[in-house]
Amino acid sequence: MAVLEKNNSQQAIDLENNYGAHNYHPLPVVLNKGKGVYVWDMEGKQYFDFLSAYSAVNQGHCHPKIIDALKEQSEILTLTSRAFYNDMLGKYEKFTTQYFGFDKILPMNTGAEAVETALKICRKWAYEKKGVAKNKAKIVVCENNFHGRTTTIISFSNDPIARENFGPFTKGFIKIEYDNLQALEDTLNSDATISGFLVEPIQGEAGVYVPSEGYLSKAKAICEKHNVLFIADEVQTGIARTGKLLAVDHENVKPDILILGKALSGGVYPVSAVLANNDIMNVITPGSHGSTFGGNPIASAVAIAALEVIEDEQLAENADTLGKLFRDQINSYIETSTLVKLVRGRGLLNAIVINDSPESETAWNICLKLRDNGLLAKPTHGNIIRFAPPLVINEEQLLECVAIITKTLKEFE
Ligand code: IF1
Repeated sequence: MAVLEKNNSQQAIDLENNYGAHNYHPLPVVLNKGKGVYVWDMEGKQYFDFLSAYSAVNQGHCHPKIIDALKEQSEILTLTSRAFYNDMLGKYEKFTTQYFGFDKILPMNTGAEAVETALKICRKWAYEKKGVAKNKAKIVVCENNFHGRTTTIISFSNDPIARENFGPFTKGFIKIEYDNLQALEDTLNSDATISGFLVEPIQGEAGVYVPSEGYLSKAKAICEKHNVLFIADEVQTGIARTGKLLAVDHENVKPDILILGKALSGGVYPVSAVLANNDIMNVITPGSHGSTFGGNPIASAVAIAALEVIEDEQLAENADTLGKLFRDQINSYIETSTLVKLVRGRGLLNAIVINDSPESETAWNICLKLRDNGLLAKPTHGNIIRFAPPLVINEEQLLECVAIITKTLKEFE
């Protein structure tokens, strides 16, 4: 095997282009180190990470406590499959069900797998508990949702690129407008086969759309009235990202089914989960669902450590305080800007809307300039740039980043 000469960024990009499927269009930067709020490229340049792997590294890159848990468990027992018991899974299940306040957890690996799991549980509950006729259960979802990329999940997406040439699609989903309670009420009123309402408490990929005050709690009440399960996808908004442990906590909403992923492991290992109480989760019986790696000993050890960090370092409180500071600072800039229309978000999940068409390259070019100025972010759709640093960021670092962002934006005014 030829020894690779010392790599540089362009060589790394070329390797990906030559040998990897082209399913992404990354910002041209090649990272080879991460620590806390910082990442470094192959040439040694340091950046603030303002994407956090789409809210997977809420605890900061390579958090020592989580890495230690990974290292320790990886030298003891990595994977047993669920054909046998192991000494870590029960501990993890007890810890997380008490941490989030549910009777049971079904451990999976990726967010999409957890969403699929939640859909299966909802359907099984519909037939075995609600009494819906076999294969007739429907689930309501929202326009402009993002829940992952499996064939069933893109079946209810309205992103043409995510759907193109992947049909035929899974049936049994009804799309309604996000943040529209009347649409939810009317839809549930119209069809007794509806058994679930799958919703992002904040629509992340759509552009960090924070729903109206009271939307989540009123939607939950409408679901209860119609015996429909309220399914919260907190893969991106959960684990302290929005200034509370869960985004639904802003309205004291208890979902019937809770979906977690990403920062459940602090970005160290693929860990996702579905939580529910016994009257719902107990429709799952041996053989009806599973996963080779779901709930493996490493995932269990890493996720316990990741959740302990959230609590020990009060990262939800930090996200709430610094998120408000971030929006205040950006709003001050917006007062004299013709380029940025608004900033929106909750906690440290925020986005700015650029005063240009979604088809324009402006947001992309701003992100290239932010990169040159030492901060990494990426547009969500067209003219919207998401800003989501690790929740371990401190006030001084946040203000330094605000300075970088406003300095960069002024170059485009
Ligand atoms: C990519 C988007 C964000 C999610 C919610 C489930 C999943 C995700 C609310 C699936 C995943 C990731 C996927 C990642 C980029 C990122 C993303 F741009 F794709 F839409 F965050 F907004 N529910 N979101 O946000 O979780 O299977 O990926 O573990 O596909 O590039 P996953």
